Amino acid sequence: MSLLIRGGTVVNADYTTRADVLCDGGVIQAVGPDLEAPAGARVVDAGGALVMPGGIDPHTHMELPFMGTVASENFFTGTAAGLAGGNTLIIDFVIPQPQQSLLEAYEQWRRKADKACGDYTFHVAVTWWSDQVEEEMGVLAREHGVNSFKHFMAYKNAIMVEDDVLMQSFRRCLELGAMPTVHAENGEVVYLMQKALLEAGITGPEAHPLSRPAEVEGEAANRAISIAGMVGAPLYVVHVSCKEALEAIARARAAGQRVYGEVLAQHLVVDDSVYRNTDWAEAAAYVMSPPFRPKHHQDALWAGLVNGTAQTTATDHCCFCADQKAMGREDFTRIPNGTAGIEHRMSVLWSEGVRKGRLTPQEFVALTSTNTAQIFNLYPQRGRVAPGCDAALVVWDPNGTQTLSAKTHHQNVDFTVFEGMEVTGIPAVTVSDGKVVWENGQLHVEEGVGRYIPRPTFPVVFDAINIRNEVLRPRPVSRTPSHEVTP
Ligand code: URQ
Ligand code: ZN
Ligand code: ZN
Repeated sequence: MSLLIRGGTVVNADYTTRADVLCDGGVIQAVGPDLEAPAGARVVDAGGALVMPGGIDPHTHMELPFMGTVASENFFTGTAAGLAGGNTLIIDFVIPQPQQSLLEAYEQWRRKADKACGDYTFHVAVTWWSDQVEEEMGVLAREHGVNSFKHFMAYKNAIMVEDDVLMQSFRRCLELGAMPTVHAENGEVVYLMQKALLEAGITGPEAHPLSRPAEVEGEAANRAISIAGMVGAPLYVVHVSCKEALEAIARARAAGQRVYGEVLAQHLVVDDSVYRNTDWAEAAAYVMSPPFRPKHHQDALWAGLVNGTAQTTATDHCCFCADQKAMGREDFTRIPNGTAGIEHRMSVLWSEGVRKGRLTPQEFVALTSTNTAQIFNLYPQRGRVAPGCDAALVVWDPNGTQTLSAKTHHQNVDFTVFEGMEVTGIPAVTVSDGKVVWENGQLHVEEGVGRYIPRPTFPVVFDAINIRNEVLRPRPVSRTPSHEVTP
């Protein structure tokens, strides 16, 4: 059945126009004024609302086994909550255990995601190194539509990798035309600072930010950027939370290095005062890494989104309920790290960004959808409202209001860092695969209809980089003494 979205204003990252949008077969067929509704078409009256590319959340962890438990959000409830928040695609993470085959882990995550009701794709984490890992990265890139590989520089004795793995894996990513990404915190320093805090008897959640100050993130971001620069590979830094990491990215970009930054909606509006709540459970609920920072970092993050140092927003949606967080009751290093955000990211960004004059509507589209689609090679299939693009859209009510709360959200977790936040700007209708899946505050979803979206590697960008590296490659010095004339 075709779908006609009538009377809206289409907002793409690069232009805005009053237009109807006709979808059929999961594809946008036409965008223009006064479109005819085909016989039998479903007509949605946008009534002056904005019609935008569906949000893409490039950083989620549904059903993640982590720190002795499993994230409470599964691929069905998580993609449903995402659709309720205006998102039509998530990029989740396959995280192999060290020594586990990447292909085996990929198959495990594909099976978990079979229950999804919204579309999904995967980054794959490199949590160890061997010839087998190198080989399997190629199989994933060439045969399974994986074009990005994640590296954790934190979480020592778990999934952290050292600089030698970063170098070898970044080089392999360049060879494959895949984007390397990093969680940038110095895991060795965090480990020692955690130990020192525990030995000093500081065991509560207030110790969490003390064990991983902004310098720990800034140093790791700079190190990962330097290694990528030496290899000649681009780099995507996830959940940039502080001024120091932003400055490392800005320096690299100013020097012409291809480095991209991702900012979480949570880090834009929550600061480190939450860890000083005397209620243990309240403070523990905010334990995530990188931690919430002193307020001045928020200004730097907003500036980074506007000045192009950071290109995407995400949520790192990784949910643990109070009983799971309580695993760290006696020892803060055992509090499972992670918070929710997928359902609220876009409203928070509109309300705090566009409504407060920090972002234009077009920048909002770029930061919630288009830039991610371009960086991970999904554009213009995703991230654009135009004929031929996927019918993955959100009808955005710029004046709608909502109070964000765990009491009313669709996320399968008993807490949100945005509790009580009053936002202006909400998704009125979400369209996935050309069908209305969210409307009038109601989900119309079905387990298993979500699709795996393969992402081809990017030859164009990487060809340019390879040519540059070839041109700049130091030539072996000639051994012929200058006074001898070669025959
Ligand atoms: O570090 C991550 O991205 C995962 C394990 C989620 N947890 C978190 O605290 N960010
Ligand atoms: Zn992380
Ligand atoms: Zn994460």
